[in-house]
Amino acid sequence: MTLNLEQIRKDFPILERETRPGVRVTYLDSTATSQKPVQVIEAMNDYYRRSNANIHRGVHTLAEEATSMYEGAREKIAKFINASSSREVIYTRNTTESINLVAYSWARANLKAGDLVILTEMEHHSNLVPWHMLQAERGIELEFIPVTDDGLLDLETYKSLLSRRPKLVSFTHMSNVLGTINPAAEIIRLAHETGAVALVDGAQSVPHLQVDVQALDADFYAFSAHKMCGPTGIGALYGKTSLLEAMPPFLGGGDMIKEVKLRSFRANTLPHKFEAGTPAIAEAVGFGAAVDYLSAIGMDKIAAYEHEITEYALDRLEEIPGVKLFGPSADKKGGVAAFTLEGVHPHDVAQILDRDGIAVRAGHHCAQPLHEKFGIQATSRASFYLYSTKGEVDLLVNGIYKVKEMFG
Ligand code: 7TS
Repeated sequence: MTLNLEQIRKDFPILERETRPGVRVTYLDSTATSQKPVQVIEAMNDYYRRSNANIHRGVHTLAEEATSMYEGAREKIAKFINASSSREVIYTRNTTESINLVAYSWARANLKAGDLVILTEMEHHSNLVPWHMLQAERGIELEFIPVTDDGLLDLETYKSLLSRRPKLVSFTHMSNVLGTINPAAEIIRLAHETGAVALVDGAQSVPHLQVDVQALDADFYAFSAHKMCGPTGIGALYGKTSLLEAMPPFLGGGDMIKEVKLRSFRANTLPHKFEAGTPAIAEAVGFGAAVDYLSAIGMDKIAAYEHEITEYALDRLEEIPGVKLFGPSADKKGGVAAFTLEGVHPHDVAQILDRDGIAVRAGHHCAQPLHEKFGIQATSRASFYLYSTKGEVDLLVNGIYKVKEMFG
């Protein structure tokens, strides 16, 4: 079940990069964005060199080729998450836009003042702010599933909140700070029992776990290509056909219409109804190549390897006096290790590690309310992906000891 790490690392040219002479990068920031394998870089390069044209508009060879590459990638993505049809996969710019699409289209058509939306305390800002905005505009109500001290969702409180008959439950499948993998199927099942729609923020889960939207019975599922070996600038929203069919368009313009008159329009069919204007075509091709790359390795193998390296990293980090880790034990989380180091600001930790080429992130990681919950402003965060090695974890640990020495 282990990965061929030597081969995998060769696929990612950036891992050879020296950030200063003689200092090779140790990239431990894949939660923010993953690195890209040559297979993805070359697919996009080939597209621009051989096939570039606008899609859905031409009968000429290049236009047909570009259209079939763009739609072919959609098929691959649909299969990757086990959607029942590629019509249920809408291209967006990223997870943030996918969630906003639901907030603008579905929610504005279906929610009125007083309607309850349940979120959680561990959400990324992109699954908080769209709902704050709707609250200000519509007077919807927001409630939050609390996070326990060990970084899990308090499902008992969730169950009691459900008695208030929410219209929507929207939650992250995996936390980008705590790494917690939430019991998505159960959360969705309980939401459905009260008649609520369930939206899942899959920004961190689709890259790292085998996600099956039908098995989960998710109504909407949002994710970004750039966190799963694909390019920036493209993401996806999965939605059940019945919901998407009933929703009004999001942005208006070319491609999303069937017919336009001076004073009216008729919207296109799915999935084009939600894709106004010339889309990110090369990026879609890269997205498809990323899905091919991950599938060829196997998501089960990737998840198993990440579990192994996370367990190792948490064990090693825990040994360091003054390090405090956030989130649950390795068996309940993905490859994220957020920590504080006593007496040193997280930004200083990250800055000193960077001198040795070690890339970790410091800050609130767009989860300010979660940090507030734990009574802190910021954490340092190391995160792992299929190309990360135990040797890199050792470099991180040595680096933290060095920081400790510098700060006495
Ligand atoms: N949801 C979660 C759980 C995330 O981790 C992120 C990005 C997003 C949504 C937004 O994704 P985007 O592609 O639309 O930006 N998380 C991070 C992070 O942890 N550090 O930088 C970005």
